[in-house]
Amino acid sequence: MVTMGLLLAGCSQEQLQGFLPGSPDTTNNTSMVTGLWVTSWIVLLAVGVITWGLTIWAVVVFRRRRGQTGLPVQLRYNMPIEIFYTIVPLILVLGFFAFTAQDQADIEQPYAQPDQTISVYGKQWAWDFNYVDQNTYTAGVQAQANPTDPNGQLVESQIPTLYLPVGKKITIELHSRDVIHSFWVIDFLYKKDMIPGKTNYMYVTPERIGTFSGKCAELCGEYHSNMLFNVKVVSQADFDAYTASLKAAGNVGQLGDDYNRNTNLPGTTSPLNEGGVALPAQTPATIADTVGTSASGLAITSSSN
Ligand SMILES: [Cu+2]
Repeated sequence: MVTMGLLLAGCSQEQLQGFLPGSPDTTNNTSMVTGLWVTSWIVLLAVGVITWGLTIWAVVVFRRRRGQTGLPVQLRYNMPIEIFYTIVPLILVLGFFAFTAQDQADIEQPYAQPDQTISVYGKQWAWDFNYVDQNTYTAGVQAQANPTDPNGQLVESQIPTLYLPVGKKITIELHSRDVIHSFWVIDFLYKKDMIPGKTNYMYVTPERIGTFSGKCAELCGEYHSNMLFNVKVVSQADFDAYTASLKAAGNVGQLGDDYNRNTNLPGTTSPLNEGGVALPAQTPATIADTVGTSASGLAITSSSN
């Protein structure tokens, strides 16, 4: 215990958090995730040191000495040892599983009364952020390379930015407009897939004001690496001022499912249906026609065209 304390006292913050990005006070979940990560590594390193030690000990002590011939005494069917090396890994695996499941259940616990709801749409290759309670939004474009930079550095200032109020319970709804993306705020130490036709949820309370980098964590096409965003965690007052400025700029409403790609595929509704343009009812014949057209390699067309 004393040795452990001395060892830890000499550690940098980066080492103490097991080289994870950010700091453990970034959200209500980050200290728990860091704890699970660091404790797992301590246990695994202890197992490693014992295993490496025994291996080196066996190699040195039982090496062939000068003048020895033939095989040494062969040992097998040592029941106590065999039970030991079956039980111990089993306990370790069950332990890791139990602690992980416990923390995950905690992180995935929905907020009964969130202070703020955000609805995020991933799209090739950017993000639309809807501030549900304020009925306002921003529409993002993918990060652009600076045309005057010989290395094509991305222009940071134009990356889509999500504002979040500090210390507030936030429910984030995750949607996709086209293919599978993954919403990842690196310092939040958590990410989740955005799946077309399915809504996923994240529940988080940001606890530190600051700007954090986010990116898509699911290879989603040619410009996947440009699918970047920033998260600005700000005070409630700054958050209110920001969302009010969006509304003042005319961003009133929500960018919902109407902007999804593939809305004319069978089984999904076309935005034309809601725009007052009458479409012929989708009969099995027209659906089969649409599917047939796409299967033959031509562009999928709505039956109204
Ligand atoms: Cu993506």
